[in-house]
Amino acid sequence: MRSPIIPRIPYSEVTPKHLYLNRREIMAGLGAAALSGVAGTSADATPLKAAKGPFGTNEIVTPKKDATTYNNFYEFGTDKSAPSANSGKFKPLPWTLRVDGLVHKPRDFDVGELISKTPLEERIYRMRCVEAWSMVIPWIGFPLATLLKQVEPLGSAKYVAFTSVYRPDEMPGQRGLFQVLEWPYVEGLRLDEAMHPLTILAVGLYGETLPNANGAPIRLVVPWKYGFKGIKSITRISFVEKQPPTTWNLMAPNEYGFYANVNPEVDHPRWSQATERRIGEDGFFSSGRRKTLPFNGYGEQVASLYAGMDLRKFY
Ligand SMILES: Nc1nc2c(c(=O)[nH]1)N[C@H]1C(S)=C(S)[C@@H](COP(=O)(O)O)O[C@H]1N2
Ligand SMILES: [Mo]
Repeated sequence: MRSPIIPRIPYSEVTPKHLYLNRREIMAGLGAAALSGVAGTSADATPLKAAKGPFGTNEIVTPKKDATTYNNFYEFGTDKSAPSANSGKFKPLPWTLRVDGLVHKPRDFDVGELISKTPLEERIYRMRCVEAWSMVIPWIGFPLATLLKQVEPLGSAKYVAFTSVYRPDEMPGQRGLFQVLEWPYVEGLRLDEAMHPLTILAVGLYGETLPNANGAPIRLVVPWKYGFKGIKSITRISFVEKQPPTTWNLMAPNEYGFYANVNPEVDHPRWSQATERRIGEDGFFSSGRRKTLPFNGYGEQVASLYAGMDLRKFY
């Protein structure tokens, strides 16, 4: 249990960002290996340069140790500690990301190259899991729209379908007799959701490349939706005409919808969604519980996408 007495300061206030990154670079120069050994940090974590992005929050950033060791990534096992414990063999680079479907210019992107050539932003977002826990994570990435525009979508494209990696040799949760989910993990967004400026592809967090447990080398982050929409370790993004299948919806259609917008007024069939447990603030003296906000607090930016839809019917 974490001590409730140690005061927590926002990650962004620990050290000004440019100093933090400079220091990282200097240390990387001295030998990146010396930095490893921090729990949850993959051995080859590389510092990333990122400009401060929009849509920030003043909320206290979740300790890195929690964000990188309390994970959902069922390909590595169903326990929260399984992804960080079991992902050591996973090789996130080199990595090809195919972007295709209803587009003028289908293309294979080299993700290592994307990471080094795309201007990166730090986006500090709340993340709300459908299981009613939440974190505040300093992602590093770029708007999904930046990538999607490069392939020139056709007018007939209405949705975007995402596919995760399938590598049973490296992912113990993908082999064996008892499989909770069907593989590969798939997700989807409506085209306007995919093009929204809040929607990013993350390639890092806390100033470094993504640990395997968090979806290396590239994963989706859609902060107004439940966490399961944030598909990890993406190999393919396809433009399609019809609403694509999504993994948790296939698994339990009455419990997990396609839209999955965070909504405190619509309970999960088995638990309330009115409140959430903020990881890192929960402990001996406090439950860490706080009220869940509509659209996870991003309603000002995204509510208009759903004008005319009865959101009580769209879990
Ligand atoms: N491929 C894949 N992506 C996934 C999952 C998964 O099991 N497999 N879990 C989802 C769920 S339920 C959540 S809450 C987030 C967790 O992201 P984090 O571990 O980086 O916090 O990843 C999502 N993306
Ligand atoms: Mo989740």
